[in-house]
Amino acid sequence: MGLTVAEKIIKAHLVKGEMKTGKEIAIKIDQTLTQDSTGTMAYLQFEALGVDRVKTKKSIAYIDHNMLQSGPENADDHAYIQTVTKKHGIYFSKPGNGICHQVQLERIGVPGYTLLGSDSHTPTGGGIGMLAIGAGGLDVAVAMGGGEYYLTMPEIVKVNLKGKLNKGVAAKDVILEVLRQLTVKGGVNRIIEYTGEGVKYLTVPERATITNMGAELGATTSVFPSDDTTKEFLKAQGREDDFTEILPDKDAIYGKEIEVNLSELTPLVAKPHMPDKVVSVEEVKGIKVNQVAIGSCTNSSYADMMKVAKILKGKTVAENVSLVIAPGSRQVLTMLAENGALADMVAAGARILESACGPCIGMGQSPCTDAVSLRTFNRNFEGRSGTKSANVYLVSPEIAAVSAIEGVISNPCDFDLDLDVEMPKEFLINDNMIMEPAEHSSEVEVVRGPNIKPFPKNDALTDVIEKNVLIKVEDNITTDHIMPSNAKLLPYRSNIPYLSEYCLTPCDEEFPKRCKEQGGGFIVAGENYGQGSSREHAALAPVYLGIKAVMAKSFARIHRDNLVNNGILPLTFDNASDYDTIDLNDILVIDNAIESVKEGKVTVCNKTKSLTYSLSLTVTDRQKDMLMAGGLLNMIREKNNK
Ligand code: MIC
Ligand code: SF4
Repeated sequence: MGLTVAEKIIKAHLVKGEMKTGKEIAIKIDQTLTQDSTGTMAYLQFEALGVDRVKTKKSIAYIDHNMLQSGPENADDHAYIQTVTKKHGIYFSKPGNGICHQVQLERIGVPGYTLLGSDSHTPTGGGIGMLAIGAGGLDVAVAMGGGEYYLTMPEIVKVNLKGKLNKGVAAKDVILEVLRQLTVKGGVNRIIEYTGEGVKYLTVPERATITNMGAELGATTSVFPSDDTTKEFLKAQGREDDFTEILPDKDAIYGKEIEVNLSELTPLVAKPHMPDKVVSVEEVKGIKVNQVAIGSCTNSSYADMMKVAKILKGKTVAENVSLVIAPGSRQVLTMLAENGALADMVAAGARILESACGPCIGMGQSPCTDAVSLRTFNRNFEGRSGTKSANVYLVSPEIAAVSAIEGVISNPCDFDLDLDVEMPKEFLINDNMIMEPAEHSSEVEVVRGPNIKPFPKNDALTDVIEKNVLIKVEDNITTDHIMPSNAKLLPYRSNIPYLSEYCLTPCDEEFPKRCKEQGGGFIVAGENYGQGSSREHAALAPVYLGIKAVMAKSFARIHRDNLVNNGILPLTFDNASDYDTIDLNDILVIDNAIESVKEGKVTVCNKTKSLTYSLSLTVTDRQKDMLMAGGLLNMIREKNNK
């Protein structure tokens, strides 16, 4: 039987289990990446594992998120990451070198390799045919220590690409179309694999835009084949030797198939406040715009920036618009500076930001009250921009640039634009901001700022849990709701006690206080709880606040794993309608918790309402052990003690 691209890579890395959809497998990890907002925690956990040198082929730490330094906290975290990585055999990409996913694609990633990253957009690497997966920091720490990565073998979905994109229609529109078809939970437990004649017309950065935003589908990862286009890209990056061809077999079998006809696609936008609220740009054309932000790991490649520069050249940004542009990497920024495109952007009135995540993670550039903000990013969750009342639309760089000039949402196809950008035959290569690790660990002293606090540890599972419902939330709650991120909070990513004061406050301001007063309790939630970011803080803050279980209609993959890794029970209602009968402050009792966890079936009594619910714990045996021990680190420690 033929294999898909994803199956070929999994097969080559399989250490445990069988490649059967729904079964637990473990794969060997070749590369890892971290970024600074999840990295401090990941390295504290790595240190707790007591491994001296990383055991992967290459591990790298990027600094790209917490770049505003309005106090010593972020710089202290950078110094910690720089020294702890140097000590343990990990490469370090200095602040200013670029956004992790962009640099990984350009300089580090290898087709056919596995990559585990402590960031949900790690699947960007699928653009060069890597099996690149986002995970919590602890999973990445374990992989750095040589441990395999456990996952449920996903179903492989084939996206058959037909035809060729028309002028003014972009890779962003392709992934928005897939989001329109599949929604933000359509990718859960699936790998999205792109095939078909349309693939050959997409450049590597275009493919990477598409795999990047597969994260918004909730997919385990997304992948393109590694073909001649990949080879050309790697050659232009001076890395032809890293190329291997990986194509799907002709008789490969997929679990599901959808089709996108590139020739028929038109420019799309995702309306506020969800990436799957996708409509044609025609539907929102003419809406007045206050801010346009171009960049992020989705759309900040050289070609994206060149198209923007071409649109802006000789024009002026509209009076009512603030246009900010962040090129994705120093490579991109330098090339734009050298060929004059940067001057065209500046002359048009663009505000140039450093090569980093910036406004995408609310690190500055929050728009004005009630603003309409057009962003080439991947997430438009309410409040993520730092302005709760802002309306964020997700768009292609082409829509962003024409709208910045027109001052209203505009369709690039209405203009006679010159958008021809040749992929460079040679990119500008300069890796002098990637630091090599020390040869001997003993040479390096790890620097720890005062803001770095120990991470909370859970206790082993107790047999009877009687607690109150401390919050009840609806469907599609994101990790941005659970643990908000913005310029004020990101500096505290290594300080869980401080962060926990803000846990779930976008849903209910009183939640942290209630948790403290009642000594912990339960969270009740709807579908797709915990979608979005991989931030483990969305599990660590609840641990700190004494949350014992989350009872939901369904969970997003990374967050569910983060809960398990930290000893919180992720329980799903067998009857979704039971959710309706639970209210805030109801007293719930789990008797016989240990036996129930072993069986994967948990009976919960609602003492307040005299009702009984049946919930399932859909985790593997290994994860059950973790839950009983109170988390992965406790489990490893228990094993080591034995
Ligand atoms: C994001 O886009 O939400 C982030 C910030 O990159 C996160 C990581 C984090 O929360 O630190 C992600 O996507 O995993
Ligand atoms: Fe950074 Fe935004 Fe990409 Fe997250 S989505 S890695 S914050 S650019």
